[in-house]
Amino acid sequence: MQQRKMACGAIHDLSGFGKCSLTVALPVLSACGIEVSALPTAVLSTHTGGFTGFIYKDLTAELLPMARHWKSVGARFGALYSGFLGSEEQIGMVEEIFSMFREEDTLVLVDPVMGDGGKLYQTYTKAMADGMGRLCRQADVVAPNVTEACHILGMAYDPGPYTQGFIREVLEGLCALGPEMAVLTGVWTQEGELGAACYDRESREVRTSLLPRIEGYYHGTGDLFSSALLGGLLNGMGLGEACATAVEFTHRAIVTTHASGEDTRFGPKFEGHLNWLGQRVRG
Ligand code: PXL
Repeated sequence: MQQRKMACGAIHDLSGFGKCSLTVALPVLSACGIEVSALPTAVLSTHTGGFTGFIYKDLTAELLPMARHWKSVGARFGALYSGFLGSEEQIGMVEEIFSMFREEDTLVLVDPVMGDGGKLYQTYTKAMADGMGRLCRQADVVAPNVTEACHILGMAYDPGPYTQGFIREVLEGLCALGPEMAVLTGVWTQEGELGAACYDRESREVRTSLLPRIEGYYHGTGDLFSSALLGGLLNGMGLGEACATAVEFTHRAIVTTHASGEDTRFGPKFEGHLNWLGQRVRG
């Protein structure tokens, strides 16, 4: 059933302006040869990072009916991928959607999107953030940033630089919750570098991919990274290779975004790098 293997159900918000979540996951996974179905958790005029006055339509009441409708029409997925959620109740609903569609070889990736730079995003409550930790237990792969990982593990936020000991402690802590594989983004061990580290329970190896840091804060890059990571894994890359590829793809998009001089809230300029990613992951 190759067809189902290369299909993904993506559960994220749809932010119309300011590329992130679904407006990133759809093109990135498509470029990797994955057919993506979108289950929007909320519809927003813009994302919430650095914008005020955004229109926010929560889709909690529609989430399970939409998933049940998918089931009734025969939708099946090789991957389920969740990100930004619209309300606390959605956490239990996403767990239910995972059980509705999970088959023996389905890969479940949870990106516990809830904050950055030591702070939760505007629409996230502490209860929602705690629920995200619960959702991570259902995943095969989790890909938090340091803020999210520290919250999930009940550790104090550390702004970095990070020691190998800290990176291993966080990754092992995440895998101890249940996932086979964990990836930590926003990792740096010395000034001037940035990337991600990954760990899997089988090899117990920590692999770190770092590239030169481009100054500035780039919204939507966590979603860009996780989508590329999933694209690599679904095309048969090992975790270390998928993580290194996602770091390089994200870095390329950041270089282009920085060079454009555009407001970084408008999202990463990744479109010109999709062919590179597609060729890299599809071999
Ligand atoms: O990129 C993470 C993200 C996703 N969705 C929404 C957001 C953010 C980060 O701010 O606001 C709506």
